[in-house]
Amino acid sequence: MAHPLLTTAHRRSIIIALITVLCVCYFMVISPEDGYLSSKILSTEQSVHKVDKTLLNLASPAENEPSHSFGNDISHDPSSPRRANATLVMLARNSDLDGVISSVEQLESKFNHKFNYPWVFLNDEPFSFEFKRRVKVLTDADVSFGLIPHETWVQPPWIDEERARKGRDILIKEGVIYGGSVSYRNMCRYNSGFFFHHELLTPYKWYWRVEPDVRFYCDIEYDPFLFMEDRDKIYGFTISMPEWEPTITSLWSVVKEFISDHPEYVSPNNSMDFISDDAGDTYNMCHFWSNFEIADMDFWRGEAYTKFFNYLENTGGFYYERWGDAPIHSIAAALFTRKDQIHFFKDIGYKHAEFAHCPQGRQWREGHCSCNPNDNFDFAQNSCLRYFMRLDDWMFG
Ligand SMILES: Nc1nc2c(ncn2[C@@H]2O[C@H](COP(=O)(O)OP(=O)(O)OP(=O)(O)O)[C@@H](O)[C@H]2O)c(=O)[nH]1
Ligand SMILES: *[C@@H]1O[C@H](CO)[C@@H](O)[C@H](O)[C@H]1NC(C)=O
Ligand SMILES: *[C@@H]1O[C@H](CO)[C@@H](O)[C@H](O)[C@H]1NC(C)=O
Ligand SMILES: [Mg+2]
Repeated sequence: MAHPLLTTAHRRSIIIALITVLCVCYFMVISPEDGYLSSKILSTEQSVHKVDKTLLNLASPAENEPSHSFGNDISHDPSSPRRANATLVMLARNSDLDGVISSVEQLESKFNHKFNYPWVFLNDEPFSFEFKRRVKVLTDADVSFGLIPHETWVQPPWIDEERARKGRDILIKEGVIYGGSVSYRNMCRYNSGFFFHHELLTPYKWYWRVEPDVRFYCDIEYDPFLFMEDRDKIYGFTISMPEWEPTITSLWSVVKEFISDHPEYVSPNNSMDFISDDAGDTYNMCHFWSNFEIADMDFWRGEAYTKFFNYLENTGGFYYERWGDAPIHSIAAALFTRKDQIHFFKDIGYKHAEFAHCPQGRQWREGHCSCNPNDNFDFAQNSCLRYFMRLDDWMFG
């Protein structure tokens, strides 16, 4: 029986308040993403992974989704767990060998020894026998070593070298890192417009970009590729920061020209507020740090990005200035995808150079992370994460 002092209106507002509190708790404390991760960790599929590849036959067929074959032994097993059409990829020089080994060793032990995604290594020069021997031994997964076609790597002949040299001199004078380097520019342009067309990568949709000498701090017990696929994501990152302005002086004006020529490519639910503080008038220099990327190559191969890249390429800005692949990828992802298609991998502990993302709280504990939770760039002065978080519903993506 209802309390005599409670009117119907009172009761209704108490119920609404209760529902609100429950909803807030649900999203703040056990956000959908965390829920997804825990259920993945607990599933039979994952525990089979943990036990031993040779025990895969024991997996109950009912637990398994349809599998595809990606040139990897375990995926031929009809009872093996569902896999993504994905590869790990690293661009490296022969001289990077020690750093390559260090990165591969970590990602294998924290993640890939359970999943066996293939590795693709790319180089503008042939990999040495020694490089291949030392890298292949680190994993049971397929490993391939590719040579980058010359014309997709070097400064194109139509670039005005006199103007390019002046551009380099300006950046050298300003003390900008790699300001005078042509090979760094080749690398940035290759990562912006070509890697996903390399014949070793065209068989795949998803990639995880890895660099020499990075750190992976935490156990990754679920499949980030399937996570992306199942949630209709396109681009995943861990660290974001501003670009050096002198390296991209004319980039934003070119981007704005492209947008006004091709408004049809701009998503109505874009992430303009991540890259601009004035609704697109100026670029705030924020970008996802592209040395870590888990993303969909079909997005780079698609019509919007292809036209975008060609538009940028034709200005020569990769060589007259020093356009990085990070701002290029980030601007495209921010404008041509929905904001809920960009994912912050807050559970993946990662460090490149002096910047780290270290998971916090429950994710730090459950990932057995070896990073110091205080060594975390997320909310440092120069981090752009708060610009990503101000996109309305970032946490519900
Ligand atoms: N094969 C080859 N790989 C290169 C070359 N230059 C850079 N790379 C690779 O490209 C990636 C980035 O180059 P780095 O020299 O590490 O640049 P960085 O200092 O990490 O630059 P940021 O990530 O922008 O801070 C790494 O995977 C390098 O191994 C090159 O001339 N040849
Ligand atoms: C993997 O993805 C690529 C690129 O989308 C596609 O061409 C290929 O057919 C896919 N492979 C499988 C087995 O689905
Ligand atoms: C944009 O987002 C809103 C709400 O998040 C949704 O209702 C709408 O369908 C989205 N539009 C597109 C084109 O994705
Ligand atoms: Mg590097």
